[in-house]
Amino acid sequence: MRSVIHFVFFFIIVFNEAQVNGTLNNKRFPDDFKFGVATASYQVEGAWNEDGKGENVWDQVTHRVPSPIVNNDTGDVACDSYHKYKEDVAMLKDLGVDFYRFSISWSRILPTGFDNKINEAGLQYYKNLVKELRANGIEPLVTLYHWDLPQPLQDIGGWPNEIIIDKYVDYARVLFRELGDEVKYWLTFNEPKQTCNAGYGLAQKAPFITSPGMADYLCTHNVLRAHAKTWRLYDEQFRKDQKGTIGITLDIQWYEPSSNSTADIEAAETKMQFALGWYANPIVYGDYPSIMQSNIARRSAQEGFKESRLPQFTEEEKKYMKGTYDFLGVNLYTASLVRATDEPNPSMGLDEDSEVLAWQPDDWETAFSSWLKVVPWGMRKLVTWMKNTYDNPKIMITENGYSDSGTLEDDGRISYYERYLSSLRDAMEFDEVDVIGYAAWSLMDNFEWLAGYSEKFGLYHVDFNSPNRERTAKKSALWYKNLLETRCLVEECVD
Ligand code: GBH
Repeated sequence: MRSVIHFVFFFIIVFNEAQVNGTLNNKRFPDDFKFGVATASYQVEGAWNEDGKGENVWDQVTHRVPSPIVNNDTGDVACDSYHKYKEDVAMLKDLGVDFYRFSISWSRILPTGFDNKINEAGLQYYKNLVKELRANGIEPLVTLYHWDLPQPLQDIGGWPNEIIIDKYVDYARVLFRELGDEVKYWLTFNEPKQTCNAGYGLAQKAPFITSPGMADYLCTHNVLRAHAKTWRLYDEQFRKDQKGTIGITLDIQWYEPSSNSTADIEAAETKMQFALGWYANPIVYGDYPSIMQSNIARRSAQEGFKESRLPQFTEEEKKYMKGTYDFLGVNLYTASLVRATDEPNPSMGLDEDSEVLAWQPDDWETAFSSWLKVVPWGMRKLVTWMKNTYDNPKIMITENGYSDSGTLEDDGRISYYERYLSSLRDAMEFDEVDVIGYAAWSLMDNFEWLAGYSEKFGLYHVDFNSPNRERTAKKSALWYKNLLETRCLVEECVD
């Protein structure tokens, strides 16, 4: 018995040692594991007003004077992928990716947002892109919505107005009908927490509305119902013929308890529920996390509201919502520490309503973006938490990436990818998490929202000073290409 215990301890020590020493996981990625790269329409396409495209909320905010964007940058031309998609596909082919994750610009397909008028030229662009991908053996993974809402829909209230649910479903129906023969992987939304909390709560993303703990909750309620209705539309009307798969992508950072105290461990769990659970819990289990329901109901009553600021689903809606996913997509970049507090902030807002404190220590390794602390071990913890919390779903890492100020010798990016992928591989090997794929953000440098072109995430450099927007492979592109060939993070892998 004693020797068995010693034996077990020996292994625990050896495995932990591997983590501490920064040794990379040496197990080959399984053959059916899919590697890809990701982009988003507004960040790469340009051609903002060409061939009948309508205005969207990002066109609108980037054209404001004064502009909220660093250097007054816009996505008017961006990487010019609208004209250069064949070059993009050639890069993808050279990298050797299994799939390409890109998003569709709603206002390129439906210029006013409504489906009374379809812009054939816009549709043709995506048909061409998908055809080019297929011709090169690359699977398209299409995000229906990556933040670029048609401006006319914002003008009638945007996501907090429930009218939008059916408008979104109308848009989705056009895409399934027109592209569904060739597209087999769909994501309804990219990071709805950013759309709602940053867009309608904290005025950090278009349409820059400040209504924390109110409009962001209404927005989310409608996004969730639009998501469910779209999943059901696909499931009931398209899946049989098209045989595809449809999920959603949520953004999260890993929230680590700042101490071993029960209070801090609970605080970190609460934070996960307020961030990921806000969306995942309704989709997996049919309703908002109970900690959100109880905190927000109590605080709303104290504030004098007759009803909770967190909207409620009807019993019918709960049943309808529950289980509306084939896989869960997740974008992970960073992590924070969390602690409990005895003095919750009384202001309205998502973070305040959680009644816990989160922060990123100054001495953590940082990428060029100040929010992007490099915390590779958060990857394994996150996907393992998702496995345990959501009944072992299929998980896809739909974004993960590293920013710098721009260099072709991007060793920092390579080191980041190595360590995060190693942590992911650990989760697959030791915790048996069902991870089906991974997309690096991003294929190429692009319009980084408020940061404009000042923060670079690409495997390929793009020359934004040249009208041709020349693309050049960085060192990380060659590294990723090698990874995709060997499916192995070290010199020699074991199968
Ligand atoms: C992703 O969001 C997006 O899907 C993608 O479009 C984007 O290009 C990529 O990240 C890189 O940023 O400045 O302190 O207010 C990742 C989640 C949430 C990370 C908002 C940055 C801003 C923090 N993002 N966050 S702060």
